[in-house]
Amino acid sequence: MTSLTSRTTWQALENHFGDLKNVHLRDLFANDPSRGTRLTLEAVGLYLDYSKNRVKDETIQLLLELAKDAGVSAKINAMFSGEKINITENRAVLHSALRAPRGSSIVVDGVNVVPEVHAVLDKMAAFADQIRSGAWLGFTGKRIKTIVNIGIGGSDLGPVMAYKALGFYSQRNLECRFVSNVDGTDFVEATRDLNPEETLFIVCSKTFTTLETMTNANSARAWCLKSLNDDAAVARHFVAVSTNALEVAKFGIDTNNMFGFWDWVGGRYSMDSAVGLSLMIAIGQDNFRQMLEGFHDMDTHFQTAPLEQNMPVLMALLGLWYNNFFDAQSLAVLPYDHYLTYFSAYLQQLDMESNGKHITLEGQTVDYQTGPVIWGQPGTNGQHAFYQLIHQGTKLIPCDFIGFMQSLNPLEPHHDILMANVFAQTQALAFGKTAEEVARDGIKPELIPHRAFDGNRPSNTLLAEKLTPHCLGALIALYEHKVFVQGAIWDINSFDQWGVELGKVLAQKIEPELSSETEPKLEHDSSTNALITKYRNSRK
Ligand code: G6Q
Repeated sequence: MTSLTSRTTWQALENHFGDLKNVHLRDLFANDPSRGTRLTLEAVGLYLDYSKNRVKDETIQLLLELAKDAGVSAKINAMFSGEKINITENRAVLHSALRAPRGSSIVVDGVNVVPEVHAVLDKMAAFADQIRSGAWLGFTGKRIKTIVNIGIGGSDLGPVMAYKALGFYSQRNLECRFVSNVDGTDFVEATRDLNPEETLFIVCSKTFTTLETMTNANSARAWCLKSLNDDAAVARHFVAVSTNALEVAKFGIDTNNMFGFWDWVGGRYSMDSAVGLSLMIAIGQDNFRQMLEGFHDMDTHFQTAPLEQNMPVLMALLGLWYNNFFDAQSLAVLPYDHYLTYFSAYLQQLDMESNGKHITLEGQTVDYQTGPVIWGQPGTNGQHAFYQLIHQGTKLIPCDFIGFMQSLNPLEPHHDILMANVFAQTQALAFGKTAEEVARDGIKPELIPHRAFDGNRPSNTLLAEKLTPHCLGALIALYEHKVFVQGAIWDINSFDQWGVELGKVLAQKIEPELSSETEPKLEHDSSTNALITKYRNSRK
């Protein structure tokens, strides 16, 4: 296969970049009065304004040519039809099946997986109903008040993000907490004010072998049994979300209270599987199912819309334009909704674990940039922290702004102020403020360079009516598919995570070396030996 950078479609973009790199958004807007309405797209209740990007119509055409040349449409079909596109693990990639409507059919290894998906959803729903209604009682006959999800990475970030994002819809006499870090502080602080009789632990681990999760799960069992004093209590206070029934049973959890999923769901793509059990308990099955519909509607859009009107495709191409031609290193995701506090952190894993790769599907080292660094915080807090660098620093940082027409908590005049900030920020980034404009404000000449803004800093604006479960599902699926398209063009496997697997084994060699002062003899590099020795000495 011709390498990406030697394709004519790539080279056409390189040439075009030479023409476009010094063109200012001010001029693009001045020369095209309809730009702000023309370069927009609506899908699944999301309105994307991509006019404040450093692109001309020709840029979009050339990017679309690249996508076609890279076989994006065929790759989309391959994913949705259950081909084993995760080639390093020989697995299908079918998070889309998690939200496929009842009655549809997606076949993996000769089996239609949709009925299994719905069987698990129904089991989750029945369990969630029991917890929410108080029908499920703890070992001593008390109602469950707190649900503690123990998991890490994909088994934590999705549920924690979505629990916060859909907090408005949650049943307020139940609280979910999330323990992920192997640092004992996480567990101790999460449980310090809890009564074991009223606490349910969800041990959430695809493999049920992850060191952090199993360490926390064992501490949770000890914490529970210290008060309840009977092994039989485990079955009333622990349930599992996993693909590994054997390990779940060994832990003492009744496998009737295990909620399964499948190896064709990657951890970071699993929040709409049983991994979302804590969320379903919090918001109820109806809201959870509406979220799934949002995911599914975006799946359908992604699968069926022509590339030029396909929102995930367009966002992927715009991101690639900055990443590969402008050499931008990162993307800031800036949701202007307090409920989306963890959205950027969630996308960080989704994108960076998926596309943080440098080997192509054919096993070659890439000679181009792949996945960007994803970061961000909800507005307006970030404005008082890091936006300075985005406005006047030396780095080009494309931004995704996300806002909602209606607040879920309409407290006058907050929402207008919030949204005014979205519009003002994207405007200031794009158009800046020239020295002449600063001078007109009566600023002293020596201060003018400090107070002028170059502008020409690109952003997308995504608007939706209201942060509903359906909208959250659509938004997450939008980014899932955006990441897919970029990985498809970069010709990498977005669905393995060997870097994470490495982390899972590395510490296991060192941990036993910490418990003795002298044994075993240390055989690492001199820095690691010295650090371990210092730690050993402090334990004396
Ligand atoms: C996600 C990764 C990783 C994984 C965690 C937890 O795609 O694979 O973040 O989710 O390491 O793994 P377990 O669910 O197996 O505990």
